[in-house]
Amino acid sequence: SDQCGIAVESRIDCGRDRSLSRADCEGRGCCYVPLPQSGLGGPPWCFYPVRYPGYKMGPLLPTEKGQRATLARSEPSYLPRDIPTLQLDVMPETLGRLHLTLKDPASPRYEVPFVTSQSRGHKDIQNPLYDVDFQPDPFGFIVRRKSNGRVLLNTTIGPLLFADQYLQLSTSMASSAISGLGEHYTPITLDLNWSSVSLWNRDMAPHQCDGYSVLLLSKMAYYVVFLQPAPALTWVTVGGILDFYIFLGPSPQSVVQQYHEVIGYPMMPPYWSLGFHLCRWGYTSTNITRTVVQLMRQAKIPLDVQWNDLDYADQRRVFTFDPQRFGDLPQMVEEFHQLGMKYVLILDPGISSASPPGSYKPFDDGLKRGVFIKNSTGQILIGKVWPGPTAFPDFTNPTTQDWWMDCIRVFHSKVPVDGLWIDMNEPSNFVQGSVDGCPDSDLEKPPYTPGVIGGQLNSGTLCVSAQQYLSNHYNLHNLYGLTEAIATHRALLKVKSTRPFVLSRSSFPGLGRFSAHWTGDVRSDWEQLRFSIPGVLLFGLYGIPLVGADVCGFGGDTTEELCVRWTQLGAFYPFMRNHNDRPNAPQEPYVFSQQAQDAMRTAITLRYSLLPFLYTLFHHTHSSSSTVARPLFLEFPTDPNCQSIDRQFLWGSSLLISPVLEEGAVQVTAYLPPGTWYSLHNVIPPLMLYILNHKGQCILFPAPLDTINVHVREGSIIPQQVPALTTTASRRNPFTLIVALSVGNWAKGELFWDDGESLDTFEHGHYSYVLFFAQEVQNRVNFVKLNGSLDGLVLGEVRVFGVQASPTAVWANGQKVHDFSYSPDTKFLISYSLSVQVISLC
Ligand code: MIG
Repeated sequence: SDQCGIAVESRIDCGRDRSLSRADCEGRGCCYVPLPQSGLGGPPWCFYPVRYPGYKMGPLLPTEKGQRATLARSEPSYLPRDIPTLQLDVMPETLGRLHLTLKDPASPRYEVPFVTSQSRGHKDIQNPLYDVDFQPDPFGFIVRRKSNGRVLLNTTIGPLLFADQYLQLSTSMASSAISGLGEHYTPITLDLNWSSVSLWNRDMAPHQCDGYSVLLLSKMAYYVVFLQPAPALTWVTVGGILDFYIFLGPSPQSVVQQYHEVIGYPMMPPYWSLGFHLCRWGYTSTNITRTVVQLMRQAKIPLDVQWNDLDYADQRRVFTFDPQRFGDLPQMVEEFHQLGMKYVLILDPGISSASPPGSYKPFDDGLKRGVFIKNSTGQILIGKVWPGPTAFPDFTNPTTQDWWMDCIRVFHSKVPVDGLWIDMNEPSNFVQGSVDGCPDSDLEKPPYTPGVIGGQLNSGTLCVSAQQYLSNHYNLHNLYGLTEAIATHRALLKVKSTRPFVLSRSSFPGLGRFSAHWTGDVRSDWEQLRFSIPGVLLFGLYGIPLVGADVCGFGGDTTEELCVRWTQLGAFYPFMRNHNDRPNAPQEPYVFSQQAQDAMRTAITLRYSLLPFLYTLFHHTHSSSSTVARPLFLEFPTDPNCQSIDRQFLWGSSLLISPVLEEGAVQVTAYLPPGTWYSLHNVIPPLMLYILNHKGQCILFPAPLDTINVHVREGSIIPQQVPALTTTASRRNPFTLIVALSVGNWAKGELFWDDGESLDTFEHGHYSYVLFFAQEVQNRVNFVKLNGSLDGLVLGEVRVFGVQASPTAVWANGQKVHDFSYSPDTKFLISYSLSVQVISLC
């Protein structure tokens, strides 16, 4: 019939839960139109007709926060335990932010906590960027951008389903270029060809599986998103409520900002955490760990943070250390501190439950204080992780948070760690659910479980019927890592009174306020090297900017070439850690040939020289929610060439990084957006290559093994500092400036500077903020002018790119500078040994 005349790419699957025969399909009142090719993964054969009967919407009535309506269905849907009456709340929160919820007014359902909003919604929003229209029967809504009438969302394309354990809503999308949707092994733009994305945290190694101006934040604890080429998407979740934010931007940057206003701005990391980190599973004693540090220093390769994996722990139990192999751990940490370095070790959440009573305090105490997750019948749930049988702390319980802090305090009083690495916090469990299995219930086996690896919600984790303080594990599962990160952050803050450093494997929106993140157990191969870029960039959008992949790869043996290329790319991950799995060939920089070591040293040293710039980017992210490692589309939203680039990326708006990602390659094709870009080769002093282009273009650059291509954007000033083997030392070195003049002879830049570790320096005003300007005044070029004070810091050198005419003289602070050089070929001026505090350089 007419009702079934829907374009193939727009069909919304009526059999998400299971595949349906014609009779079953028509029994649901759906259309059954088989297609020539088999339907596996492709368009559905059974789909909803136009205006599939659903909820009918009552009148919209004003409330304190917006408007409310009741939705009711006269006939039940095909789902068990349908909820017949719903409450719709429409809350215009800011000019660019609309919030919609759908709940059961008769009985409260689980709602995700922890979401903070920095700019609370106000009551009367005059003239927002959006219009919302409703289709009353069957219920649906349409969100338009008011300025141009463009439909951003339209949920009338499919039905709203709302049953106890199955909720579903579909919408059209305004663009086929869609990015986001959480942690996945994916390019930066998602595949809309009947793909799906499941957000249920699992311990899994990564595997293949007006554009951007609207973003949807779904606060549901767990959901699956189905994508199709219409372009359209469908959310399915197995519990809770439906809760959506729509951010109108209009620019992609402002969409990110509006999103972060809801989930919270990222933390300010300690300066040292931006240095180089070295780890592996298999540093089996303090002496082996010490040797690693010694060899790094002998190789003269910067290293700020030495790590230990599970090896340190006594019988793999957290908060202990092996009395033989790690007996002098406290002393080793002291030695590292003497060298100006930091130390981090791993902390799994599972607490060994099988030690003889009285012999393992974390468990005995935890038992007394009731901190562990219980099974559905009220006994402590026991799973199996590295130490054997373990209990799992319930971090939603305030008592657990206090107990955790006590454990960390006691441990820290012996081993003065500088940060903590929280692993296995999906939570991961080696047995399914618990050592006693799980009950046979609707929670463990919802009528439909879409898209979970292992087929069941309790695969590789806890029974979802387990009980936590705030709710059952079914609702709280995806929040486990976040709640652990919050507790760990809080504990470190109390114990150390400096900025906490926490690295968490599991993530959830809001994690960036408390923790860094790494992308888990990546393989040492070229494909995973490439996918690490979108992986890292997406986390910037999610408000978790301190992120990186294991440099040189975690699983399998690396090769020298791969490890060099990975170190070069890793030098531009916001978080840079080389980490390796137990059975693999070693991959510390010093194990490779002299040539490879030189290349790695060059890359890491380049990173260290750029840390003041990186730190300033983190300051902006923390204070006003921008991004650090930035996809090109965010900076150049109107350049269609940038839409799906994920082999290159930016630091802030002015450094373009174009790494080699192919085995054997000694050249790289890089896209340069319109404007002038100066090449900053990784040799000191940098060779300069001057590219003048007014249209964006792809350019083939040489990229021998010792080189990563980095370009500086015209009009920017990049603060640098002379590198050293640690940030403790480099922070005392003179600053240098790179001034990349625009065609019109101007440039600007900035530096945020504080002690690098005190709490809330920005909030308390304990920082310097320096603005740099370069501009042409009459016939003179005023290369740099400081606005602010470097507070005793010394500027040692200025390099100016794009100086068109040979300068007759260089003056600094009114004094003639004799020590300068100019090359008419490269238009590059360098002025050394300035040693001045405040500078105006002409
Ligand atoms: O089951 O602690 O992702 O980085 O080295 C493996 C050992 C447990 C997984 C982490 C990895 C870490 C490893 N851990």
